[in-house]
Amino acid sequence: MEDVKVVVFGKENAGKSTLIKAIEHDAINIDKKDTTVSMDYGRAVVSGRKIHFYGTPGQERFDFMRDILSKGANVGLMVLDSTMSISEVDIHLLQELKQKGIPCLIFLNKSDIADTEAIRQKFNGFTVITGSAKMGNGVNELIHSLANLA
Ligand SMILES: Nc1nc2c(ncn2[C@@H]2O[C@H](COP(=O)(O)OP(=O)(O)OP(=O)(O)O)[C@@H](O)[C@H]2O)c(=O)[nH]1
Ligand SMILES: [Mg+2]
Repeated sequence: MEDVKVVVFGKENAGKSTLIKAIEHDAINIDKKDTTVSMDYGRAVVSGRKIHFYGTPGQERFDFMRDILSKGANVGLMVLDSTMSISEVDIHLLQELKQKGIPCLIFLNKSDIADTEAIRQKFNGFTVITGSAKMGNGVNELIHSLANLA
């Protein structure tokens, strides 16, 4: 069975690195003062199929890194901070994935401290999973959905 490449998008502080750590405890993160400057990498195996997660930096100045990490991706995973309202940056990132022809799934993160229902309704038509990277909620469901999408 083929490996799956997942590219993880989302703006600064959304919880991308925390999520990849929740998926694989030994995940690699390259950061500086708590913000990712080049990438995260983690791996999971679902039904014998390897899923590789590449986390991108959220800061806009790293646009080029997202392009590099998106090459050959089978699925895009958009991580949203549910404590914040949806911004133009989020919409822009979703459009970027669409333009690249990458099917996309949304993880509504920080459900431990936010009400996710209102945001969920804004993404009608998308596969949306609610959870908390920090608490580990929704992570298993997410991995299985990704494997099914690819
Ligand atoms: N309460 C809560 N906090 C979270 C959750 N997930 C992440 N955080 C916190 O949010 C902050 C940012 O998390 P990161 O994982 O570094 O965010 P990121 O998306 O990788 O950020 P950049 O690398 O700068 O783009 C950290 O303080 C995390 O502990 C969650 O599910 N619940
Ligand atoms: Mg990060």
